[in-house]
Amino acid sequence: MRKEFLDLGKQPIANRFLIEDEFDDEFFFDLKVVFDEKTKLVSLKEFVAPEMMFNENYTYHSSTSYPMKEHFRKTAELLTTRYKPSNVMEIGSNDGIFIRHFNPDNTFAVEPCGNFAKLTNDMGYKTYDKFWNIDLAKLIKQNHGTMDLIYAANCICHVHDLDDTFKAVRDLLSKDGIFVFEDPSLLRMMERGSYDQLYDEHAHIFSVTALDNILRKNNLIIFRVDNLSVHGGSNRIYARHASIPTDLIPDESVRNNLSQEKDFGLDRFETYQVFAERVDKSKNDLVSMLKSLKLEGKKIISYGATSKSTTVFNYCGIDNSLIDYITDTTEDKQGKYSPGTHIPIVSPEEGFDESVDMAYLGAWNFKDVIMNKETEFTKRGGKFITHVPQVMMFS
Ligand code: DWN
Repeated sequence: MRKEFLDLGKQPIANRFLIEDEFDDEFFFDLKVVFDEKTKLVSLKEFVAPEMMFNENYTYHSSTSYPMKEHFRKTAELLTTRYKPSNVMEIGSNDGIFIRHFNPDNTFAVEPCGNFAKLTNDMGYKTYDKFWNIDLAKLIKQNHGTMDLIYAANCICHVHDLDDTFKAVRDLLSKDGIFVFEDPSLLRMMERGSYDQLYDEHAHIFSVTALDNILRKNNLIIFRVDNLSVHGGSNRIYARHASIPTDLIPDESVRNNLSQEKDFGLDRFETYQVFAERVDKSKNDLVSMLKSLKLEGKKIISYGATSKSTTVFNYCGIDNSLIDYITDTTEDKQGKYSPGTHIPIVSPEEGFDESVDMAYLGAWNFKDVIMNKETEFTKRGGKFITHVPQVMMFS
């Protein structure tokens, strides 16, 4: 049974940055979050149609940040050295940040955002401009045979029907093949109070506990889990066929993650009720802080036009009266407005100048990188604001 524990109000498409003409017919949905007592899966109560989010106008380029480029380079190196796959397929290849480290002759990709599918096809990687499902898995198997490594980053949590997704993976995976995927960790979200991991694209936030249940049901088994620092804390899950004997037996990392999650109470509804109270407090604290800084006449901007900040601004009702504008390095976002709250977005060159007193960290997951880069700002008295793990100001 699915039980609701959190209501983040009316929310727009998190990554749909707008021009003024688009304000009037903007789409909103109810962002409510549920816990499934049976599988222990945390999901959005109402899913948004995938075509509305993932299409040829998708603006999130994984390669815009150097740390993510490095992350995927190292991941590709590690998986190649450790498992020596003879062929590779990525689900949700975005701008090719991961596949670019493999030979195009035996590397394939699936990417429903037409702009990115075109990009990676042009790079020489056969990219299927479609949503991942059983039919597509059949087609790929017919065209290229089974796959030794199926990889996905920040993509499986976007998929609504997990049973269909995992069945499709199982059908395409070679006998000794491995399925590796990474997504934000539910445990880290709960520990850090980072409720802004919840937005339209994130249909689910995974615990290892829930994935263990759902993968087993689909005849796949987790044999290893890596805890990663990227995107505010993620888990990389390694799975294989459950019914084919191999050397890859579930190791200590699986047991440790399952027991840590049990200790935290991720298998109990009450834990989520406590989290909801913390989210409510976070909203009140952030709004009061911004309002009192405004009364003192401070200029506050937001650093990074993220999907996460779409959730925060719409849930907390933070608009242009509290945040003057947002700076972001992504050209496709500049000159546009934030979803729902319509705060203007400019380049850092244009907006991150001496007049800025405070910067709310929309991209709090890049805190260290940003702090290292913006020493001039903090030296002259500028302060950053975040809500993770609690609302605070720092420099
Ligand atoms: O799963 C998803 C994750 C991986 O990425 C997607 N559903 C959408 C997206 O989520 P996000 O928008 O919250 O991602 P980021 O990576 O936190 O976005 C960072 C944004 O901040 C980018 O637009 C780039 C910008 N940025 C900046 O302006 N200056 C980033 C850095 C590091 C900077 O110094």
